[in-house]
Amino acid sequence: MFCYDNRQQTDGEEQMTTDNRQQTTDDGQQTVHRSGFVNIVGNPNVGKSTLMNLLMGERISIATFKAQTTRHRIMGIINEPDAQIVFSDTPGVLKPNYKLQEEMLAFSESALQDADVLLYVTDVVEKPDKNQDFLQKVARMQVPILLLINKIDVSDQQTLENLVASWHEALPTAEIFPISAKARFNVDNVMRRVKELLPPSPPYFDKDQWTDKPARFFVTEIIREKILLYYDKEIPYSCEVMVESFNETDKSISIRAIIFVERDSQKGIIIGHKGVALKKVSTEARKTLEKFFQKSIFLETYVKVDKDWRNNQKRLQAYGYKLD
Ligand SMILES: Nc1nc2c(ncn2[C@@H]2O[C@H](COP(=O)(O)OP(=O)(O)O)[C@@H](O)[C@H]2O)c(=O)[nH]1
Ligand SMILES: [Mg+2]
Repeated sequence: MFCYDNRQQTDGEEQMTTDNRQQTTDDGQQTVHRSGFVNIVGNPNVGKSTLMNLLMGERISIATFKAQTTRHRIMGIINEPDAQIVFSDTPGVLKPNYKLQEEMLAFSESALQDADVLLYVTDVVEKPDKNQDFLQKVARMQVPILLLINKIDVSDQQTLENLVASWHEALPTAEIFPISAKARFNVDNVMRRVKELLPPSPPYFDKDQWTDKPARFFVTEIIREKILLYYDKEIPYSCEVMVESFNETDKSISIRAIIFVERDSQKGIIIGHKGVALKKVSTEARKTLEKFFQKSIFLETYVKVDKDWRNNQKRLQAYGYKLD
């Protein structure tokens, strides 16, 4: 079970030094410490976040049946005595229609810049000729690429063989792994290969840190997940969530969160008749938050209009989208 509390990050007391590069095992042999950035990229809805959660062994990134569920780059860190793997889940690559999507694409492209190993995720439906621009960038990369053909649970042998052949042509340097993130098939082999490919390096983060994101980030993500699940069409894409207050005690957390929408009409839809819709979102979010934090949660949610926020640079910055 996921427990955020056990994994609180320290504020740098135990600073890592390059001494960590070499460790000595019980029998006196020196082992090399490996660490690196393993970045998960690909088109929307192929299963990147589902895979990230599986690799982490925890539910760190929200994953739904809707495209564009992931808006940020989210790091999940796995620490072992002689290794630190920093996975990044990214938004799906898409042609931006508004500023928010430009920022989402920037997160995905940044994942090409700093990768030590790239996990390019596709699925059994998608053809290699989709999204050529991004694929060309991937093809030019100098780092090892693992091409993961996901969702093989809903495919057959012949289709898969054809896909493997055409992907082999599209990305000749990539190692191909047919997987099913949902059925947990072949993901162990991916993990094993990732570890082999990590370069020798001291850790990038404290060894008790498991994500780059603060607790509040997960609150907004979990509320956003419920909105994605319970509202139709454009509504979820017009919402952003902000945590106004977060007060934690030993046993409980009191949270006030604001759901921003783009227009008055959307506010009515989010709240619903007699507030029923918003109540459902809050109740479901509270249950998931209780599992996530392993504490009682008191959650209050409000809805406000933030006109056209998806196209407003300043507002996007306030919501944490602007890189650098
Ligand atoms: N059948 C099947 N569905 C999957 C698999 N992996 C993910 N999915 C589903 O695909 C949808 C998109 O998953 P998500 O992880 O959000 O994709 P992302 O947009 O690439 O992050 C969700 O409904 C998942 O449950 C898989 O291995 N098999
Ligand atoms: Mg995702």
